[in-house]
Amino acid sequence: MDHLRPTRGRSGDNASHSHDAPGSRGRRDFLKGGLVFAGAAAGTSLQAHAATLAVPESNKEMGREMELKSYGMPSKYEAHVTRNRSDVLVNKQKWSDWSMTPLQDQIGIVTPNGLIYERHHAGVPDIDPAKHLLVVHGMVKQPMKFTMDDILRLPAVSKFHFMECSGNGLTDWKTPKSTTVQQSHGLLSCGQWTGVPLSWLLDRAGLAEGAKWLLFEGADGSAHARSIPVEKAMNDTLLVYGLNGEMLRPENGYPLRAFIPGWEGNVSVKWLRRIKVSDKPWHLRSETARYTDPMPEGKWRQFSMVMEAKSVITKPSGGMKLKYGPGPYEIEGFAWSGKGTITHVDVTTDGGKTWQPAKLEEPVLDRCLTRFRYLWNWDGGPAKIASRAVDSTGYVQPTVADIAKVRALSGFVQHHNAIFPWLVAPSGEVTNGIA
Ligand SMILES: Nc1nc2c(c(=O)[nH]1)N[C@H]1C(S)=C(S)[C@@H](COP(=O)(O)O)O[C@H]1N2
Ligand SMILES: [Mo]
Repeated sequence: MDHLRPTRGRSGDNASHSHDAPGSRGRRDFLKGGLVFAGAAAGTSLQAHAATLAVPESNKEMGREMELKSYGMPSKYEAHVTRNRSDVLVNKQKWSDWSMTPLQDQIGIVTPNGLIYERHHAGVPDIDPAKHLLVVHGMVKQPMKFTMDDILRLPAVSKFHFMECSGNGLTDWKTPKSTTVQQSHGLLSCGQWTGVPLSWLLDRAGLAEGAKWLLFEGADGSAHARSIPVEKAMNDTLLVYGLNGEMLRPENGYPLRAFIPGWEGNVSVKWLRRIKVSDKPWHLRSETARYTDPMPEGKWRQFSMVMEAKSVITKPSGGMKLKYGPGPYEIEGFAWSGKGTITHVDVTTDGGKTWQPAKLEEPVLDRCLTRFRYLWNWDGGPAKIASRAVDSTGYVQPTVADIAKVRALSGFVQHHNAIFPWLVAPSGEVTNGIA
């Protein structure tokens, strides 16, 4: 795993400078320093490899022909980049399971559509958009039905947001179970969602006096249903059909899903067929009853749907190796908050004794993955690295101990947004640093 970024901007001072944020001399110095400290990592002198100037075979022949029509796929050399079902908690039934985004391989803040994590309770239905109907009924002045054509005819909006399952991280509260960041944090994806603000449809149907909650129901085998308060529905809830420039993939809700920015993924009901307006919330059935938080007095907190600020280092992370020995490495990761923007990320390389500010990479968007970078000169000794995010409400990402003071941490506990450490061994190997 090459921990220095590819050669982009590294060929000359001017080139590398133009890729720097204003005032950031750090990266340039780092790359120069890299040549001194870790020659192999930052390129090798040409004399030693004169053979590399030989003309490669690919220069001598025609390449693969273009097809008349095609849908492009990643290079065969990237075939290891897949979303994977859990190797910690494996559900025996393949139709109620989850697959995780390979965050360690994600470049930039947008998750490609084929790598958006999946969570479904009864498999992926096959829905013909020409036959699909969305019904809005209950406490409305005029019950309405919408075909996909009706929905696609409305003006649209596009927003970049993350989506995270509240079960993300539930295997790794107290003991290290996950070996990679994909396993520990991969129920998380980010993209540009396109659709219609739900308020436009509700305005057309007209909310009746006393309307307080909205139930969403999916057209899948689980008839997955959740409800959200009317204020959230009117404020920023979207009915989306597009993701990252194309129609939703079947596994993510094709042709239509609810998308509730900043809230746990579970409320973003896929394959949406019905919205029922009511004066009371819908109470979860057993299969989804876990979307609650155990509290210290043996009580359970329901409707804790906002995903609080969180961050994680994705590089280096579990399963990787700092293979160039002591010297400079770039630490990078993601930070996000369901309450607003990320304003600050600190990184520790000494197990939390000291923290240094990381650089936030533009764009930094509301309730969206934000990439942070930090240049670290590894001394070759054992190290415990972690990140800590702060959001625009001033909320600081807690430790597991902080969370344990206000919640009970037993069984499959949801909403794990604590600081997550990785251990770096003198061999350079990186492992889960929980406990
Ligand atoms: N109809 C339906 N909607 C659903 C689910 C489901 O099983 N059925 N799973 C929910 C859960 S738990 C999550 S985390 C998100 C996952 O969305 P994704 O599969 O597009 O990542 O969808 C939610 N919406
Ligand atoms: Mo979920």
